[in-house]
Amino acid sequence: LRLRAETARSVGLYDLERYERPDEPGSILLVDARASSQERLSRALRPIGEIIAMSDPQAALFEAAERSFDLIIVNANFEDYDPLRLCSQLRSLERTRYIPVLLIVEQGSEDLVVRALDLGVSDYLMRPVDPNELLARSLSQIRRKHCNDRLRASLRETIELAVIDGLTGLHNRRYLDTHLRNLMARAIERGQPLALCITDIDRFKSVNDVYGHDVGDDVIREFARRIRSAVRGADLACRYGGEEFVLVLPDTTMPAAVQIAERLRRAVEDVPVTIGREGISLPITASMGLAVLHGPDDTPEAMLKRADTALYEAKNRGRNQVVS
Ligand code: GH3
Ligand code: MG
Ligand code: MG
Ligand code: MG
Repeated sequence: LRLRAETARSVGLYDLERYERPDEPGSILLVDARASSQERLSRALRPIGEIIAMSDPQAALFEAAERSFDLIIVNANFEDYDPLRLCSQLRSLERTRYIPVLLIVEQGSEDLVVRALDLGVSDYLMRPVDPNELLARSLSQIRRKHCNDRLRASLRETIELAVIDGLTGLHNRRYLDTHLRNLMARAIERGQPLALCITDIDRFKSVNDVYGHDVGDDVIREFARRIRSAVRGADLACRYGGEEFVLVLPDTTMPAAVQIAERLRRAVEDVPVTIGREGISLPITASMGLAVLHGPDDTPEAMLKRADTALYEAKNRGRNQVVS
C-alpha cells in the first residue's frame, strides 16, 4: 500500500480519492504443493489480508467453492497434476468463476501461460517470484474483483427494481407481460392447468376522495400484503395498475382458483384496514375475475381479457364477489 502511494507521488499523481483510499482487506487462497514456498509467498502477501494455503488441488477447489475468496494463487509446482485442470475447474464452477486466478509458473513456460490465459486465468508470474511484484499483481486483481463485485451487485439490483412495483414490492406489469407467456408455455408443456385472477378494490376512488391519496396508498399496500399471504410460492402476484392486481396460479384448475380467490376475498372483507396513528378502521372489499388456460393457442392477451370480462361482471353483479 505504501508502494502504491509512493508510485503515485513519483509519477506526479496526487489523486487522493484513488491513491490514498485504503484497500479493503482481501482473502487469498494459495494453492502450492510445497511448504517452503507456501511460507515465502504467504509472507509477501501478508499486507493484503487473510491467506489460506493448501497443497492439494482438489481439496483447494472444494474450499474455494465453500468460502468466498478474493484471489486464488496457483503455484504450478505439483507432481503428476496439471495446474490447468484446477484453473479450468475454477472457471467453470458458478461459485468460483468470478474469483481471479493468478498463476505462478517456471521460467520459460510460455506455452502453459498461453493456454492458462485462454482458459480465463487473470494474470501470471514467472519464477523466481519477486515479492513486491507478487504483492502488486495480487492487489491489482483484488481491487478489480471488488470493483466488479460492486458492479454486479448494482446491476442485479437495477434489474430487480425494473420488474418490482415500488409501492407494494410485488412484481409489476412489465414482469407479468414477459412471464405470463412463459408460465402458459410451461403449463402446456407439462400438461398442467393454469389459472389467472384479476382483482380490483371496490369503490376505491371514494377512499382517495374521503381520506386522501396517502391513505389510499396505505390501503393498496395492505391489500398487496393480503394477496401475498393468500398465494403460494409458485404463484405470481403483480400490481397490474392502480388498485388492480393479477395473480397467475400454476397447476391450478378453475374450482381450485375459485377457492383461492374466495379465500382472498374473505381475507379482505373480514378485517378492515387500520390506517394511521389514530387507527381509523376502513372496511374494504374487492372483486375478482378468473380465467383458465384454454390450450396451446391461448394467448396472454386473451387470458387477461377473459379474466377482465369476468371482473367486469363481478362489479356489475354488485361487487365483493368472485366470477369465473
Ligand atoms: P370500482 O369498484 O368500479 O373498481 O370503483 P373504483 O372507484 O375502485 O374505480 P376504479 O377501479 O376505476 O378506480 C381506481 C382509482 O384508483 C382511480 C385512481 O384515482 C386510484 N388510483 C390509481 N392508482 C393509485 C395509487 O397508486 N394510489 C392511490 N392512492 N390511488 C390510486
Ligand atoms: Mg374499475
Ligand atoms: Mg376499483
Ligand atoms: Mg381499478
